[in-house]
Amino acid sequence: MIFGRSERGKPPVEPVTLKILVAGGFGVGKTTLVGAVSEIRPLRTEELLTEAGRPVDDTSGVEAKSTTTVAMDFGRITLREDLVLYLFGTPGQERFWFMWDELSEGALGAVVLADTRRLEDCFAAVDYFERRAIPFVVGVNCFEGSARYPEDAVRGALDLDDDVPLVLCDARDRESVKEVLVGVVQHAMTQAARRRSAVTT
Ligand SMILES: Nc1nc2c(ncn2[C@@H]2O[C@H](COP(=O)(O)OP(=O)(O)OP(=O)(O)O)[C@@H](O)[C@H]2O)c(=O)[nH]1
Ligand SMILES: [Mg+2]
Repeated sequence: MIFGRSERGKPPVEPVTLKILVAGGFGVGKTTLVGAVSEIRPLRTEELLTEAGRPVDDTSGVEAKSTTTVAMDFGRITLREDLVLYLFGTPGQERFWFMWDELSEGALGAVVLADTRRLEDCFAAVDYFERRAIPFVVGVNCFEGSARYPEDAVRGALDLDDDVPLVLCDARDRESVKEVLVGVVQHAMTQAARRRSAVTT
C-alpha cells in the first residue's frame, strides 16, 4: 500500500463530520440510542439513581432504570465513507440542563426523543431547539406496552410545525436509529437550503 492511499488505490476521503444532539426528557432512551449506533465504545456519564433522589427523580414508566446521565453521552457513527456523525446525548433531568448550551454549540441538528407515556417531558427540548432555530426531528421511542397514537395526535400534542419530521423508532435498534439520524441530516440540509434561498431572493 502506498502511504496515504487506500488499498484500492483511491485517495483517502476526508469525511465531513457533523455534530448531532440527542435530547428529550428523563429516561426516554437517549443513552440507549447513542449506545445502539455508536461504532466506538460510547462515553457515558451515568450515576446511580439513589434513594435520596427519589422525591425529585420521576421514574414512573421506567421503574427498572437504575442510572441517569449527569453530563453527556458521546458516540460516533459513519453514515457514509464521507459523512461521520458525532452524537452528543444530553442529560434528561432538569437539574442538569445547564449542560445543554455547552453541548448545542456548533450542532447541525438534533433528535428529540419522546415517550408517548410521558410526552410532556419532551416539551422543554422541543421549545429549546425551536427558540434557537436548530433543526430537529422528533423520534417517538416505542416502548413495549405504551399505546400507539396516530402521528397527527402526537404532532398535535407537541404542537409541532408541519415541516418537523416525526418518526417512530426503537432506541435499541441500530437500523431504526440510523434512519432517525439520516432524517436529522436531511432535515437540516433542507432547512439550510431554504434559509440560503430566502437570503438570496
Ligand atoms: N422496552 C424498551 N426499553 C427501552 C427502550 N429504550 C430505552 N429503554 C430502557 O429504558 C431505560 C432508560 O433508558 P436510558 O437510555 O438510560 O434513558 P435516558 O434518556 O438516557 O435517561 P436519562 O439520561 O436519565 O435522562 C433503560 O432501562 C433502557 O434499557 C425501548 O425502546 N424499549
Ligand atoms: Mg441518559
